[in-house]
Amino acid sequence: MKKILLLAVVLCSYSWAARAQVVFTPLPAEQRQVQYSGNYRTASVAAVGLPFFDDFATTTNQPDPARWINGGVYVSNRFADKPVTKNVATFDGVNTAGKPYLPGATNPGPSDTLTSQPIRLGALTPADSVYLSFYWQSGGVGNVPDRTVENSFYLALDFKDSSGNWQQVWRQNAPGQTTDFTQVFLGLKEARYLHNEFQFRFRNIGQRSGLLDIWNLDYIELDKNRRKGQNTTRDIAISQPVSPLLRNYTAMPAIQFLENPEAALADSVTATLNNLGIVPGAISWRGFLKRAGTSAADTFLVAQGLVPAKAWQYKIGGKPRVNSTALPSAGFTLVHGFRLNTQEQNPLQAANDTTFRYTTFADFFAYDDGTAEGGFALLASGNTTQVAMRFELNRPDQVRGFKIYFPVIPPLHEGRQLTLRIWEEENGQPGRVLHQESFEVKYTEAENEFYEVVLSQPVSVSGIFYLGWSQPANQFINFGFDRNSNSPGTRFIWSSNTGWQPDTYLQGAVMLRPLMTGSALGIENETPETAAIEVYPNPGKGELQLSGNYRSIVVYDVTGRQVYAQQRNAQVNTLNLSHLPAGMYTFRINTGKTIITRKVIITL
Ligand SMILES: [Ca+2]
Ligand SMILES: [Ca+2]
Ligand SMILES: [Ca+2]
Repeated sequence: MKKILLLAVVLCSYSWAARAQVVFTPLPAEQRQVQYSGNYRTASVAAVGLPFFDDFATTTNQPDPARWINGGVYVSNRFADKPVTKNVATFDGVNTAGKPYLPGATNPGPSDTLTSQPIRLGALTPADSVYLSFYWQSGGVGNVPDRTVENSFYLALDFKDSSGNWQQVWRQNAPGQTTDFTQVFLGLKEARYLHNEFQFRFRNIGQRSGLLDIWNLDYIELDKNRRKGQNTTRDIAISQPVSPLLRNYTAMPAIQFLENPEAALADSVTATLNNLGIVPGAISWRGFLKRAGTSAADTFLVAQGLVPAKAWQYKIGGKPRVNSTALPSAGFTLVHGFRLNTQEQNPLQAANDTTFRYTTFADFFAYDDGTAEGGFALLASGNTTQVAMRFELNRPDQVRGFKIYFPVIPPLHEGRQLTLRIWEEENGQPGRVLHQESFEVKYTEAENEFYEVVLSQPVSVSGIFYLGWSQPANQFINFGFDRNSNSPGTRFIWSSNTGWQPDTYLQGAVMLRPLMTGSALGIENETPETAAIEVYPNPGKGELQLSGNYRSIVVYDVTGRQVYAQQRNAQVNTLNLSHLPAGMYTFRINTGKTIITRKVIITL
């Protein structure tokens, strides 16, 4: 956070840098669902025995209260980079409910804690070789804990001795950068830790004013007869969750998808495995896809392999398909993922063997996953800045509005007027403005809750279009930003100094989603530069002439369904569409320079 404020100060004092500046700001708070709120046990339950194991794969939001007393950590896949197994426990500067411990504070202080339930170790002696192991990561995809001369930002581990006192046994000072997960082994070699009320707890010291100074913790094991550095467990697990189903989007309109599913689906969906053991594992895995709410799943991949001992980020993947799944044009949700068959007996270690993801097909496009990890702001010199997101249609459509999310990050801009813009494509970037209108910044009640703006009139679009906004250049206006998704080359930024350029500064997705009508009926004929090509006779019986040169023609019926397409055949400027039913048709004519549309009535 400090660095970002500093950056803003630097930008101001230099009367704005020559380049546009894209800035990511961590969230000051986050709404977090508190599970078990009615009977959540903050006190101890009956002591548990060895082995003690948790890799956080069995729960989300909160760690399992059978093993943990939670003091503010958050269990998810959102803040880890290449987790040991899916889901990690994240330590930051907000409490269990997602509120900052000390709003506005910049000095480091005690933040989250994660404390084990009491563990019965009373029957053991130092000769039993009891070891605790775990993996830690600094930063991940979240805010990196600062490295300071005083080492005042750190993650620590305490053991509770037989007198009931906490003893610090390990501490990792902030390295000041994002790290990979690193494993630590600690022996319980002193008799004072081998008692029946033994507990251990992790705690972080960092800024207490938001989603700041993040540490991730994963794969915690406590057992006897262990040796330092030796992972005798046999566990193969999902690390990086299954990748998106779609090539470009996290969601797209059902009608756009169904027009050409093959083009919209990712070439392959992937996940990665880690072999946490020291022996190779012969396993098989299955890739599945189904419509949510139905039972029949299509298996698009069956594979097997010998995962080498200690393999890290072993990639599995396959090409998804939907051709054996019935899909209604009114909308649907698909779930796809991988299931490993590891034959593991321990149910906790089998829980990390599946990964799946939902994809919504309704009436909107999205690049984001619906949760903000921070804010996106564009600052530059000049009067205005613009941001544009690229969308590619499989058939002509109309933008009827958009959904947008503004996270509550000071300074707030409630009611400020911004301008929404829709552009045509020109040379691979935004070109002519098709539509613009002002809209207001609004902060919704619930976090990650979009609000919807309906345009004054639907805007016809075809091929590639861009949707985005323009804003005052010197205003720090934070748009919701999802750090878990990425579609390189689809976001463009504009300032008066640089013109349009791709945003290569930040990985992630702005939470702005165009809403489509699902039909092309609003396409109008005339734009001044395209009057050159006429289709005639119109109305006619379908034997048509074109008055100019073109490269290709695509014809749609009134429902927006494609009924005809052709490349230009030598010098012939005639089309015979007399086989089509009588009605009005939309001709989309690519001249090589531009795409124009014509409406033609075919009579009986
Ligand atoms: Ca995990
Ligand atoms: Ca496993
Ligand atoms: Ca997210």
